[in-house]
Amino acid sequence: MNRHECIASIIPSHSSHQDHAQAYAPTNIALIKYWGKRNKILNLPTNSSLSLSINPLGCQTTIQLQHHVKMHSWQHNQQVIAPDTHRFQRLSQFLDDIKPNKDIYYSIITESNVPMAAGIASSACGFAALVRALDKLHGWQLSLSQMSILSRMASGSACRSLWPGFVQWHCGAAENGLDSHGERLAIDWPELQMGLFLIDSQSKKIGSTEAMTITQQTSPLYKNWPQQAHLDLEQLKAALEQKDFWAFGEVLEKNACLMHQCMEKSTPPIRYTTPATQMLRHAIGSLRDQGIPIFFSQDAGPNLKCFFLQESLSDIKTVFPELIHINPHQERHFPLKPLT
Ligand code: 2P0
Repeated sequence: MNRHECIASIIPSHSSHQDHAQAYAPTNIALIKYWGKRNKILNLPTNSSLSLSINPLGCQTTIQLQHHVKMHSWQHNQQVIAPDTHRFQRLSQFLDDIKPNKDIYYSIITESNVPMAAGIASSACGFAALVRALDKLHGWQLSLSQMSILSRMASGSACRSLWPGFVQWHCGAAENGLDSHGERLAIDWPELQMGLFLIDSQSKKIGSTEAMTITQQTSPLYKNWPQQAHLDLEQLKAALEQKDFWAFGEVLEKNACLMHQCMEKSTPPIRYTTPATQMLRHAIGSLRDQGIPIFFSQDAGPNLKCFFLQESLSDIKTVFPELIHINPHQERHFPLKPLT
């Protein structure tokens, strides 16, 4: 099955058109990372991953049909995105892939409070909100799993942003990828909190899609990654079920470090970790040695996220006043509140 056949097998053949539609999706942070693809055309991963949705940070998308213009348009946080930019072309390509009729063009307006270049995927919530809005606009009435599959074809991590809470992206085994989508886990852990350390807000030198390819093709450590990620995911789920914070933190930190070790052994080496990241990793470890349960995770950038329980917040803020505290379970407010 090629990409078009796959999309056509999900979208109903008869689409209606609302005048406009609006949808929101939260961003998510991977606790067990997605790193590597087994099929680039359908965007299928080599390993399952598990994330926590960050409810108050996300993207609100409004979509309308264009009546007089024969191209898509996109405005993000009140700024027009130029058609010759990479991000516009990525969006436009996905809209062309998914639209029910070749003569349709869309006007897209997005509002997001996810800080750019903070190492929090803005594409994840962006594509998940877009698919939700398209579903409403055309009255497709797709299930969340079907929307997750469509979002995955735009950007892997987006398939986990259809739900709040803990979400597992099943890697799947089918060649057509119809079994590769997110699923919400029946676990609530309101005491679990997240923090963000903004070490460097420069945009990344190498994007994750390209970094994954290089790692997969050249890193000798990568051959063990899919199996280890699978074991890590099972351990993390067991820790979540028991609300065992130490076991949870140990495995999520270990998994992030292994992903970075795999990248660092690539040719050329891919290093997102800077000396400042390294110092902070040590500082978090020292705090833990003093008995304060705090663990970090790191994505495709130098900034660190950390996880801790609500009861440790004031101790942690005393040591790290620069930490941006985010309650992942908090209700979202419209208009979206910027991160402070
Ligand atoms: C994740 N990351 O699980 C991993 C961990 C970054 C580090 O998913 O190529 O933008 O669009 O499927 O989803 C970032 O990669 O990549 C990512 P594509 P995506 O969150």
